Amino acid sequence: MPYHQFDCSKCISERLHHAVDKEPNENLTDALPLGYLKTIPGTLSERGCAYCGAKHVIGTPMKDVIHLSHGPIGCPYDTWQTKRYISDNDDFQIKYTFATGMKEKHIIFGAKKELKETIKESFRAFPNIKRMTIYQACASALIGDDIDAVAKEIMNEMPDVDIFCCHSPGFAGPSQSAGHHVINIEWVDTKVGQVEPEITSDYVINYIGEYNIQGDQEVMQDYFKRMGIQVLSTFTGNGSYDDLRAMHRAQLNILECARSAEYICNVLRKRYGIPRMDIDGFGFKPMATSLRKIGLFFGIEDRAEAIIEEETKRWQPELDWYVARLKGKKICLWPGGSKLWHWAHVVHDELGLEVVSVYTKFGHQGDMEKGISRCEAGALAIDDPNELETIEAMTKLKPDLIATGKRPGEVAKKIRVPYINAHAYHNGPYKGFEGWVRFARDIYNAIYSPIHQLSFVDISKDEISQDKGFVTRQ
Ligand code: CFM
Repeated sequence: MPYHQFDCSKCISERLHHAVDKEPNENLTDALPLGYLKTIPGTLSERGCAYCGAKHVIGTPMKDVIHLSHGPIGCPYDTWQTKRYISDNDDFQIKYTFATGMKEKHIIFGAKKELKETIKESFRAFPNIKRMTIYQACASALIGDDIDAVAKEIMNEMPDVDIFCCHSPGFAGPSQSAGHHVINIEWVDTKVGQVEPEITSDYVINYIGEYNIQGDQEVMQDYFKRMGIQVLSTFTGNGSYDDLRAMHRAQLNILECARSAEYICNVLRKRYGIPRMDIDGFGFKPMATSLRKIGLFFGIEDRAEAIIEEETKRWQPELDWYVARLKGKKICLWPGGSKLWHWAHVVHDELGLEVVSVYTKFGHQGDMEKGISRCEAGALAIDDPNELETIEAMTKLKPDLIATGKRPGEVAKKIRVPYINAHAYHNGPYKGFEGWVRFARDIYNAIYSPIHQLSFVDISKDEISQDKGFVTRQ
C-alpha cells in the first residue's frame, strides 16, 4: 500500500493521493504522488503564484533593470531586501522596489496614467538605469490595462530606454511554475536577437536557469572563465538585460534548473539551432561530470580536468571532516522544484545522509519522479503539504534536519526539527566544490547547534497551553 495515511486526510480526502511511501521493488507509477494540480480548496498551500514565479524567481535577478510592478503595493514586497539574488551591480535590483500602487479607484477608472507617470518618475530617480521590466499583477490584468501600449509610448518619447513587458498575473496558473514558463517565452519572443554581442572566445555559452542565490552564479562563472569560456549571458542571476538580448549568438546553452528555464532553451534550439546541455552544480561528482561534459563539447577536456583536480584537492579534506559527523543523519528534502532531484542522491552518496522524505512545492510529475527514483526506499514522497501534514510528517519521521523554505521551515522549528533554508540558503553559495562544503557546514551547524539541548514543548502532543498568552508546559 504505497499511499501514506495522514490523519488529516480525514478532513481533506483529495489530499490522500498526494503522499506516498516509497516501498522496495514497487514500480514507479505506484510510487508517485499526485502533483502539479490546482491547489485544493481548504488546504493551505505554500506555493507562490504565477506573478511570483515570473517576477521574483526569474525576472528580478536581472541586475541593471528597474523592476516595476503594475498592481497594488503588496505584490512586489518580496523584491525588497527579502530575496537573495545578489549582483555585482551593487545589488541594485534588490535594493529598491517599484510599483504603481493601484488603489480601488484605479480598478474602476483604470491606472494607465499612473503607470506612465510611475515609469517616468522611476527613470528620473535613477538616471543611469535605462532598462525596465513591467510585471502585470492580478489587479491590472483583470481590468485590462494595456501595459504594452504604455511601454511603447514611453520608448517613443525616451529613445535611450528599453522596456520588457511580462504578462503573468497571479492567476495565470496553479503555481509559480506557470510564471516561469510565461516569462521564458515572452523574453525569447520579444527581446532575444536585438543586441549583437562582442565575441571574445572560441567557446561561447549562455548559462541558463541560474539565479545567483548568495553567489552561486559567481562560483560557476569562475570555472567557466578558467576554462576560457565566454559567458554571453546568465539567465538571469547577476545577468544584464542587454546581454540577455544577445542570447542568440551562443554556441551552447548550459542549463542548470530545468524546471524553471528549459522552455527558453528549447525555443533557442528550435529557432537558432543552439544545443542544450543540462548540468548540475551541486555536489563534487555532479560538478565534475558537468565540467567534463562541457570540456568534451568544446574539445577542451584538459582544462576541465585541471579545475576538477585543483578544486578537489583544495576542498575534499574539509568535506571529509563534515561527512564523518553527518553520516547516518536523517534528512527531509523539501525544496521547491528541481533542487529535489539535484540533491536527492548526492546528499546520500557524498554527505552520508539518509533521505527520509522528498517533496516538491510546485514541481511537475517529472521532478518528483526523478527525486523519488534517486532517494532510498522507505522515504515519504509528498506534494505541497499543508501545515497539519507538515507537523505530522515531522513527528512521525523524526528527521535530524529538514532542508526547505521558511514557511514549512518555521513550522518544523516549532517542533524542534532543525531547519536550513533550501531556497535562500544560510551561508551559501552552495554550488561548485566550495559551495558543497558550505552546504555540509550549514547542515552540520544546524544539527549540532547547542540550542537543541534546551528543554522544549512538543506541540504535536497537545502539550501547549496558550491561555496566559505564552506557551507553557502542561
Ligand atoms: Fe529552479 Fe530555483 Fe528550484 Fe525554481 Fe524556486 Fe529557487 Fe527553489 Mo525557491 S528556479 S525550481 S521557483 S532551482 S526560488 S532558485 S530555491 S523554489 S528548488
